[in-house]
Amino acid sequence: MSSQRPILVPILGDQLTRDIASLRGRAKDDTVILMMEVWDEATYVKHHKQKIALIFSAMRHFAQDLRDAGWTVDYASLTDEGNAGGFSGEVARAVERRTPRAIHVVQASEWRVQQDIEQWPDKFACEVDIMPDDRFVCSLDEFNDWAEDRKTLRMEYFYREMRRKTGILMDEDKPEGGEWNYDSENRKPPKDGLNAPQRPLFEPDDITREVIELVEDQFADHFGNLDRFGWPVTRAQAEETADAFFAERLPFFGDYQDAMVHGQDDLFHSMLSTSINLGLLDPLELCQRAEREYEQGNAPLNAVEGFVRQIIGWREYVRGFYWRFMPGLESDNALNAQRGLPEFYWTGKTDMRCLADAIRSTRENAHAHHIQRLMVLGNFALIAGISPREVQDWFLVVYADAYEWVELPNVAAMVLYADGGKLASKPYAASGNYINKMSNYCSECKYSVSKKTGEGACPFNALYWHFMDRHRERLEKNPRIGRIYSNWDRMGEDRQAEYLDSAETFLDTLEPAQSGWARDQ
Ligand code: FAD
Ligand code: DLZ
Ligand code: SF4
Repeated sequence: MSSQRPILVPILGDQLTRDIASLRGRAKDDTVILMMEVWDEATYVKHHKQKIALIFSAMRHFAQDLRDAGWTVDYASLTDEGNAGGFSGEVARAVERRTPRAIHVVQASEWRVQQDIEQWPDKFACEVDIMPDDRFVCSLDEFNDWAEDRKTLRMEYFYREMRRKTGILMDEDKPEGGEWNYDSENRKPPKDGLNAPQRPLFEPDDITREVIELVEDQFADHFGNLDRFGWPVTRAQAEETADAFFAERLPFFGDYQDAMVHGQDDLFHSMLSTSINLGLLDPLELCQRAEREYEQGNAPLNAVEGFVRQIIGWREYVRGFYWRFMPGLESDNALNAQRGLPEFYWTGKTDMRCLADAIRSTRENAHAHHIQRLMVLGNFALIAGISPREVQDWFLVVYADAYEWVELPNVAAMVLYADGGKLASKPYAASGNYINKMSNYCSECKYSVSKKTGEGACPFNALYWHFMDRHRERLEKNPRIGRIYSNWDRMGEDRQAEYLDSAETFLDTLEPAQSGWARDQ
């Protein structure tokens, strides 16, 4: 360590890369890295046990890597005596211990934490440099410039800009293959026996085992179980997961992107979100690699474009959207949805087979794939009119990849239309028909998907029309959805009443969650 006072570099739990802006170009003998396990972050909602274990294990492995590479790392473990319990308190302790000449920190990914960090220049008697997070293709200023004069924000146009900016899947200034988006080819229903190769699951090593014990001990009352913990916790493991995806699943990623198969939890999805969000993998490199697979003839264009769109399209877009509309986004409720979250979201105890399977996967794996989140769990919450705050909390708790910056726009805006349509051109409401088409759930469900109303009818069917009816005033003007109302009107009053009664009878059976799983009451 040099004789002058060092630079203190706090690295947050989702900034686990040596290429983070605050470390880039720094000298090892002039830098103290600070990593902090803190009670505030572990409990602001009662995260799934696997999520806490994943983050702590990845943090501890990363700290070890940094030390092995010659960096000085101050690491605050959750149960260390004197742990201040929050980022600001831990930085204060480090400032006292190390008397740094400056603090260099990369902007937090979440609004809550960033509010704290912005107090640091007033709190600490040294210079504080808060740097932009340049792990994204689009900076926040760039997003705001793009969004500024638009009446409506649509991912598709933003995505085209990102394609142009990165040059990915571009043929000079034209999109590869002539189209920007091959989504229409990415809606194949699952064929019988559709089976995807198992993703790599990693046997917990000593560090992970220790963390699992800590989580069992300190967070026993949190949702989920740790039995199947196999998440990648190092960059090497994350790369192995990516290798397996590119070799075995990418070619089918597009075709079966929207498919759901009972008990096939990952299908052809990449299972890379936890690693990308933690910083273990670089999102742009993954897209470039997918592009190479296309160029080498290993994967078709619809698959590669679909994958690239999720990352440089949706992922970048929701991040810009989050920062543009926070803090209001978390309390938006344009559809005035007030119903409590049903207890079955936590227990999985429901006869609706689609929901039960998605919740089982959520509890066992801290993961459900996109279409389960959107069209099963999300769709039900939308059409049943569940309060956005309760749905947001649930999604933030239960997924190992959940951070508010990505969870909130997806839940509040994409799924629940709580933003009134800033993000999506229409609510993604669907009846049982959609789920039946895209899955094998319905054939063995206790409910009948072809029955529309009355006893034994699939609840999604009546709830769908209940939703459309109660939001008619707003939705009938929407060109993408308004024409549905001519079908509704053609049914006649008696049939309409049967739908509405059926929906209400079903809604009356829902038990609201009592158990305080999301937050301490
Ligand atoms: P793949 O299907 O293989 O997709 C590849 C990558 O694209 C993902 O790893 C992810 O980085 C990115 N991606 C795909 N869809 C989205 C999207 N809509 N928004 C942002 N990035 C996307 N993703 C999270 O990372 N954290 C969340 O908390 C989260 N909450 C969600 C909540 C709801 C209601 C919905 C509908 C989606 C949510 N998503 C979230 C997006 C998506 O469902 C997950 O990223 C995906 O299921 C992760 O699995 P995967 O890595 O196998 O994804
Ligand atoms: C999610 C999480 C949890 C559970 N615990 C910690 C922690 O103890 N220390 C930490 O640095 N990060 C943690 N995280 C991730 C943070 O919430 C994440 O870094 C913030 O989203 C940054 O905005
Ligand atoms: Fe879900 Fe309805 Fe199909 Fe049952 S019948 S699995 S509730 S969509």
